[in-house]
Amino acid sequence: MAERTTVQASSDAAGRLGGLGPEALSHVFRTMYMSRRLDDREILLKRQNRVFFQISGAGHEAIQAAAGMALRAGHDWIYPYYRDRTLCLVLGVTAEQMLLAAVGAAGDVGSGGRQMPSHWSAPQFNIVSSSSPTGTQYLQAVGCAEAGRRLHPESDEITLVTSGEGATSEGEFWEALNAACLVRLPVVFLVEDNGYAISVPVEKQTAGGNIAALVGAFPSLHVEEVDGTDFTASLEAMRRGVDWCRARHGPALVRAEVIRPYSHSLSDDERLYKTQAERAAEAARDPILKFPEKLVAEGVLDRHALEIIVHEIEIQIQQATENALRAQPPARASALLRLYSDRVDPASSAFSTAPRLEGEPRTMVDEINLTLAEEMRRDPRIVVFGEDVADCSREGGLAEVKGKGGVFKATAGLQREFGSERCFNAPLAEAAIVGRAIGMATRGLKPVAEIQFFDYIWPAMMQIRNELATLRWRSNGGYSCPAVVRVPIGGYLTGGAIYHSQCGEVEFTHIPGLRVVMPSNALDACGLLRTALRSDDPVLFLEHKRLYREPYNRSPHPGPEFTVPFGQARLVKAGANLTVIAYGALVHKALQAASQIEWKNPGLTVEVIDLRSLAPYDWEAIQASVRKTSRVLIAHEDCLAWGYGAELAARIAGELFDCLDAPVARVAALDTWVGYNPQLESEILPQVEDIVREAGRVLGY
Ligand SMILES: Cc1ncc(C[n+]2csc(CCOP(=O)(O)OP(=O)(O)O)c2C)c(N)n1
Ligand SMILES: [Mg+2]
Repeated sequence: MAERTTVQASSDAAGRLGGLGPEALSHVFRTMYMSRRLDDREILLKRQNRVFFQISGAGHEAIQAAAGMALRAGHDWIYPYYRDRTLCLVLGVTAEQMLLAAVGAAGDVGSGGRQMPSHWSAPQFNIVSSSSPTGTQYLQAVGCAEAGRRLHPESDEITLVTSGEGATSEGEFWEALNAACLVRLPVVFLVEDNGYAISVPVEKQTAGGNIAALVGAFPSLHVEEVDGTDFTASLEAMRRGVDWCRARHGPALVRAEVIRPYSHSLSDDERLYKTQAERAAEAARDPILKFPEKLVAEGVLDRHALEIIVHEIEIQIQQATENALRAQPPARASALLRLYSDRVDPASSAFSTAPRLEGEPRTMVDEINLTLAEEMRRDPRIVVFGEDVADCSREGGLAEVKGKGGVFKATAGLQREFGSERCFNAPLAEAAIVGRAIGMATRGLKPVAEIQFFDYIWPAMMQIRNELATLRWRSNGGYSCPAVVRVPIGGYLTGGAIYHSQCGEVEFTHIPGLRVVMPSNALDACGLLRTALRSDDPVLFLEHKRLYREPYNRSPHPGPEFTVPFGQARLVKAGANLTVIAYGALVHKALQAASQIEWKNPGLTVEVIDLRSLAPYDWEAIQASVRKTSRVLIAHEDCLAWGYGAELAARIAGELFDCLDAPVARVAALDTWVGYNPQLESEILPQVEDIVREAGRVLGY
């Protein structure tokens, strides 16, 4: 064993080796060597077609071992990069677990065979499931650190987030640095700079070629630069960064220069763009060769001890490989499991409650505001943030001014009642708003993020689609992030034009793992929002701006326990001859159209259904109505082509063909943008007359 063959190092040597004793140092060597040999084994298995993807941590071992040694496993939080094999080994992930991921086994603890290998996830060590988009992890790490501060204010935990130098070109990196420095969060940003992002060299990636040089002006940020192939120098740099964060001075950034001797991945061949001389220079800095030489030179281990370690590792890897190759694949028919919470079903009857109406009728936006306040009183985990959502960020002014509370006033008074820790303004950066919410929700807070206008949700799309909606599924239930994202949406504003009128709910209903709801009235807004806040899934809560203050959709408050289940439509009006399926602003228009049709056609009655929940949606209600009326029209505000109605129409045609007396009809916006001129706007967006006309066609068929 290594312990028996260790040569006692002098205390001078210990000083030169980061103060670590021989046991710790040989453990470091073991881990670094294990990491490299696991890469080698996976490469072999890939060539044999027994694993399906390989990306290595080769060349990054020393800085990662140092990072792992500077952290406390299970206490600190880690948002790793795909190269972080050594880091994960130091923290406690085993060789066999890594190989189970490589073969895509059911027993892969990180993702159950769902993610590519090297997409680390280990809840027992607070290693949060990593995805493939470069840069998204930075914002989530910030949210995680924020949550840590709120949930465990006495703790000295830190959050480590890592990436390559290429990923620092993503806006999300800069948004994260800004957010972390703004509130001095204990986040260590580790940039493992191997000089290349696939084939793009750093001087074509980063202005000046050195990310550390660029971030110097961020206040409270401690910056370190180190040779990441030198373990002891790396350990010292990491310790200084970590200590800075533990002492709560602010975040730290460590840029570690490393090498990448194995090409980007097994799908890449670096000889296509790296010269022989360059490759030779990198090879001369290989940490797997340098570190043991240093241990021998310092008298920590002798060559025989090294040989024994190497031999033991080969045996361990062989054993782990044999186990992994025998492992079972994911069970058939398991693909839909752990997409949503199996703890709370927001579509269940538990959320079906009777309203206890009280007081004067209130507008939809008032109900949203009141529901948020009631739930914040009930659940201290709820935090509300976004652009302009606070009353007055400069707290000193609160006594004097009325307060902003959101551009639509949906969050008015929340900062005043609950304080600036629970309702606050975020920087103007939508990806950051959602990314931070994801990190917070992962840690157990209930963030309610507001995107100011649906038209500006797109910078957050990567976070919503690739992160918010995927975390539970991709980690096979290891992690979840049940955040609520509230978004004012829609047109009919007279002057809203292209960038204040957009719909586009279908872009989100198409995303597995995400719940999407869109109330049309005050009562449903209250009930659905409360369900969203008590749900265990991520929810996109769409609030139609035009409906915020309409007189016709008001309701007295239904009480602090009123909830409406997701996936349950509301029968707005019963009828026998035509079903109109609508949601949002089209519900009222459908009702108006129904009265006109009935007035013109005595004897005919029209049924109007408000879906109110778009994903999931109420197929039972649609089915029952269409079976009764045999004619159906779907009305939505968003464009016609590829719209929400297309899916419903296809399903109705596919499953209810035998009971249809006419083709399925759709009414929607023209396939263009909403124009500023009011006449242009009304020509583009669907109107009552359009529903009446289409309904006439369906009824006359
Ligand atoms: C958002 C995004 N764009 C592109 C890619 C494809 N891609 C994967 S890794 C990579 C290069 C990353 O370089 P760097 O951050 O330096 O990390 P390294 O691989 O060198 O460790 C690219 C372009 C991706 N995964 N995500
Ligand atoms: Mg790189």
